[in-house]
Amino acid sequence: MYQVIGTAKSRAFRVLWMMEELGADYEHVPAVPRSEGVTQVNPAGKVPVLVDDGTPITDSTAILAYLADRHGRLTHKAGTLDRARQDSLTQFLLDEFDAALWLAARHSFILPEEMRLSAIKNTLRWEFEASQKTMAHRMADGPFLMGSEMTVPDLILTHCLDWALTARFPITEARLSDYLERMRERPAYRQACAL
Ligand SMILES: N[C@@H](CCC(=O)N[C@@H](CS)C(=O)NCC(=O)O)C(=O)O
Repeated sequence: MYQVIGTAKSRAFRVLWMMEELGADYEHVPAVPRSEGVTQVNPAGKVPVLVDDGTPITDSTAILAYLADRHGRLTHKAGTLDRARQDSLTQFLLDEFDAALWLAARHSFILPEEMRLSAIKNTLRWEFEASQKTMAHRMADGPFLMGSEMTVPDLILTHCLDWALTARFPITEARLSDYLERMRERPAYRQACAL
C-alpha cells in the first residue's frame, strides 16, 4: 500500500487526487510541512512525500510521473512525441504557474517577515496573467489539456488554478475558468477534496 504524507491543503492534494483517479490503495498521513513525521522521510521538511515499499519519493511532479508510469494511466508512453508534449506542458506549468504562486506564498507567509517584499506580488500577478494567455493558446479543444485524454499536467494545472484563487490571483482567461469548473466535477477530485 502507498503512503501519502502531507495535508490535503498542500501540493499533496495532487497526489491524493491521482490516487483517487487510479483507484489505488493508499494511506493518507495528513502531516504538516517540517513536522517530525515529514522530516523523518524528507530532511527538507517539504510535502508531499510518497512512501512506496519503504522508499520515500519527494516532489509532487516526480511522484505523479512515477505513479502514472507505474500504472500506465494518465500519461503518454515514454519515448513518444505525445509524451514530449505532455512533459513540455508540465514544465511550463511548473515554471510559470507553480513558481509564481510559490514565490507569492513565500513573500506572504513563509519567509521571515523582515525578508518579505510585498510589492513583488503585483509583478507576479501580472506575469501570471500573461502565462494564462499562453496556456489558453496551448490548450487542446478539451475536455483535457491534451485533448480527449487526461494526463499528469491536468492535475498540476487544476491544482494551480485552485491555488491561484485562494492566493487572490485572478483567473483572467475564460478557457481556464471553464476548464477548472469541468475538472472540479470529477468524482476523484471531489473524493480528494473530502480529505
Ligand atoms: N516542488 C515541490 C515543492 C514542495 C513544497 O514546497 N511543498 C510545500 C507545501 S505545498 C512545503 O512543504 N513547504 C514547506 C517549506 O517550504 O518549508 C513539490 O512539487 O512537491
